[in-house]
Amino acid sequence: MSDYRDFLGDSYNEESGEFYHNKAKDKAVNEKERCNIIISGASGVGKSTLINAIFGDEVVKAGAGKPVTQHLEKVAIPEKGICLWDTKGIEAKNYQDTMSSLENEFRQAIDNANDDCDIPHIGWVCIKASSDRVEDRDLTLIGLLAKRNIPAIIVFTRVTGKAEREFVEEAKLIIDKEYKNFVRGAYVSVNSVPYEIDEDFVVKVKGLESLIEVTEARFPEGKKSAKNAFLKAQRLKIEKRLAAMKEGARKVVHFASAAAGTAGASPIPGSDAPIIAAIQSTMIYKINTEFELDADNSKMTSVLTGIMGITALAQVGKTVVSNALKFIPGAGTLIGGAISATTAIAITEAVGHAYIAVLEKFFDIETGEVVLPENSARILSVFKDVFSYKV
Ligand SMILES: Nc1nc2c(ncn2[C@@H]2O[C@H](COP(=O)(O)OP(=O)(O)OP(=O)(O)O)[C@@H](O)[C@H]2O)c(=O)[nH]1
Ligand SMILES: [Mg+2]
Repeated sequence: MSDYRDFLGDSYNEESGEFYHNKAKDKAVNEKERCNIIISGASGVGKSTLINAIFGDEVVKAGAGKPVTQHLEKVAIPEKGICLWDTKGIEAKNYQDTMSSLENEFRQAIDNANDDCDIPHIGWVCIKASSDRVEDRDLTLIGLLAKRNIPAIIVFTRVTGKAEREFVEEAKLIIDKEYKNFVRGAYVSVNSVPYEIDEDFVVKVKGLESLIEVTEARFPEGKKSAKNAFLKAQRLKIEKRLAAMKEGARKVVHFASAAAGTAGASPIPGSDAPIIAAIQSTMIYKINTEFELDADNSKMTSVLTGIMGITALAQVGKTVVSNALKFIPGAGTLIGGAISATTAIAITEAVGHAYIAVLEKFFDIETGEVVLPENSARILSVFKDVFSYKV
């Protein structure tokens, strides 16, 4: 079991009892589960448009792309738990030169990866469906992923009408000739932005939800946390997003409670109360991060103070219980400590689950965002309603 010190990192100073909000927040963001997606395809096929449509407009803006190499750009957005790789400068002409340098760059990026987080978990290969034919470069791009066994989804972009659908059927046959066992039917047609034919006729956005479903199904068994990160980050299937956020938040509560247990086992009466408060505060920052919520410090400070106030009775109760036990001859610190640990776990769990319920209450099912009220008293009154812990 990991120690509470690992859970707190440098966001808490045990000597002075100080808690550093910014450090807790940064730690939460840095430790958020990641999903890495490589979005490859020729210039102008609609990669950026697709990314924005799935993850929200702010994504491409937020990640002022960091060119990794000439043909690969990496956009890390830790707050959203995603890192997107985008291929650059793949044109029809000179494609062979481009592809061989892309292949080299890709191999190097993967070989230099420090950990699993640096390797794409999944790939979207974008092909513009209004093209004349499937180009060799598109097959090469699929091959690049196949070679590394990175599950791929073939995304036909700009599918607006019958002509494109015909192209898609033909393209599938061509791709299946070489990659049937690799692609395994993971073909999706999208129209990522409304396409206006004239004033009276606009082709709507299509296929994006199906891309999310097919992508979800493509994650390998062992990559559950990447899959969850993907579901949290996408902005179209809001119920899936919320479910994944809650699952992530529950995991946070689980670790925080275990950490509180190790602090609660302290044999010195009362010494663990500030540590447990720090653990619970860190937990709350981590839950915010799971919900992609970046509330400002002053609001969070008053929310945290309020929560600690509401739960004070339970915390005090804990100390009283364990102290009382410590005075029972023969019960010894071991039993006192054990009770105290159990109680610390239970209170931390109660605080965590109540806070998840608060964020869910302020979760807007239309936009997929948590919007906290200006007035923190309203947040606290919801917390009070859902918090249940019997001393
Ligand atoms: N109708 C329609 N237009 C699209 C679609 N995807 C992209 N476009 C348009 O195609 C143009 C190019 O799209 P981008 O998303 O910039 O393409 P890209 O692949 O990121 O291009 P580079 O970054 O230059 O490689 C933009 O004007 C988009 O509005 C789509 O699915 N449907
Ligand atoms: Mg682009």
